[in-house]
Amino acid sequence: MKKCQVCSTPLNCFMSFGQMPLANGFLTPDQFADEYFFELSVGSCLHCGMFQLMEQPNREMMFNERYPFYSGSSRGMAVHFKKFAEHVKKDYLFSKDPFVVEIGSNDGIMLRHFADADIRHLGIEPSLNVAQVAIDRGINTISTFFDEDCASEIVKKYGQADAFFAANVMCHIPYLHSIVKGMGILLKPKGVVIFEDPYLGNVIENTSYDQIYDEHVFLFSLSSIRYLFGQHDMELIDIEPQKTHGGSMRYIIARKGMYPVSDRVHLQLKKEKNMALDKPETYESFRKCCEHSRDSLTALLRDLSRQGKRIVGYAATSKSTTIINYCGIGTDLIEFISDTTPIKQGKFSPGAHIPVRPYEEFSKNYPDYALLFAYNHAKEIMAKEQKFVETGGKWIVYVPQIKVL
Ligand code: DWN
Ligand code: SAH
Ligand code: ZN
Repeated sequence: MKKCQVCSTPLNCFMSFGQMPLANGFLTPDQFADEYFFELSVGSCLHCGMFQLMEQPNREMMFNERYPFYSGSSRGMAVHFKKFAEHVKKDYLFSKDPFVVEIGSNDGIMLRHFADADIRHLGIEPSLNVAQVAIDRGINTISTFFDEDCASEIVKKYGQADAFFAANVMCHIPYLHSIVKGMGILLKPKGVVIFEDPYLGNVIENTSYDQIYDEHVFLFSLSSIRYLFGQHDMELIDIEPQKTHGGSMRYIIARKGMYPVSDRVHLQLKKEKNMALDKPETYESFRKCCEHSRDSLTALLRDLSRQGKRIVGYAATSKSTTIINYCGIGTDLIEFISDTTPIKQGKFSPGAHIPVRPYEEFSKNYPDYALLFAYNHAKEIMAKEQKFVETGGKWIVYVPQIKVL
């Protein structure tokens, strides 16, 4: 049995989603025969409250010069990061000539607000194609994987940082202790780490099992984060729950004793006790909810398909790879997936090989039903797709429940 990456307790492996391809492994027909698969099975650590994959493909297979997720693909997220940057500038940057570092800075969706304000900044982004977008926009970025050695190099060149950000990145990195040691090296004595990731409590509550895929090696709880940073003389001082990505948590961390710990932290820890995130029964019931969600979704799609309805997938998200392959959805049920990202268009979805087509094909010839793979952007998408609904089109969503809207 594999051990927890945070506290080394043997993991409670409670479910497998079966053989899975890379969530962002969009491919061409000549690559079908050699497609990579691994077993997507998950376990929980009943000691520190960490939820994790039993096995993760190596990092270069996922994050390289062909990484197809560009953060700027959602307007809603651009607004989110603008507000996030304003909040940091107002509440966390006190020194005269501040310096901020972000890992997983992608196309610069967050750091652009620091670059535009002439604040010293550095992005660390291993996926070269997305990093290049930021570099071309004048955002100071290096294309490498962050770890403790990288932190020492940064300090030599730029000095220590006032703030360190990571949005939807920490949960991608299995070697967390090296990352946290790196933060310790990088941060000024009063510096802060601010990071956010999908929250385990929301995933369990909403059965949003599509947050589980190769890149997401962890789903964090407060208790696991406290445990992790506590081992490195740092502490969780505050949290700010977020609506992004179906329910996320923003964590604010500092060196131990530097700032008071907010009541919000204690309250949320109590809530986690009530959610029983440390009990095996919680994960047993989550497994059953996932199976029920899968069976209801496939029954609905099969029924519509038998009635001769046209169904199209909306947004070729990473998350959809888990849904599509775990539910066994193929071209018999979904005609194609519409997506706005040029490098996904013309390719096929990982595993099930459903064609990914430009957005224009959706709007030119509306289907009867659109299966919303980007339910996390539902507000943004439904607002711009009123015509689809006016012409009789219906949405299918599956989080938190299967619904036709
Ligand atoms: O953690 C991660 C998060 C931050 O982003 C990464 N591991 C990968 C990625 O996850 P995702 O692919 O599930 O992200 P999104 O933002 O839910 O989906 C983005 C995809 O949706 C892009 O391919 C663009 C597409 N999209 C679209 O076709 N029409 C998105 C919107 C808003 C639209 O209107
Ligand atoms: N922060 C952005 C991007 C999230 S996707 C957003 O919230 O939209 C995750 C990003 O983390 C990818 O761009 C990936 O290349 C990057 N990443 C993965 N491992 C990393 C590591 N060890 N150090 C820095 N970035 C990493
Ligand atoms: Zn643990």
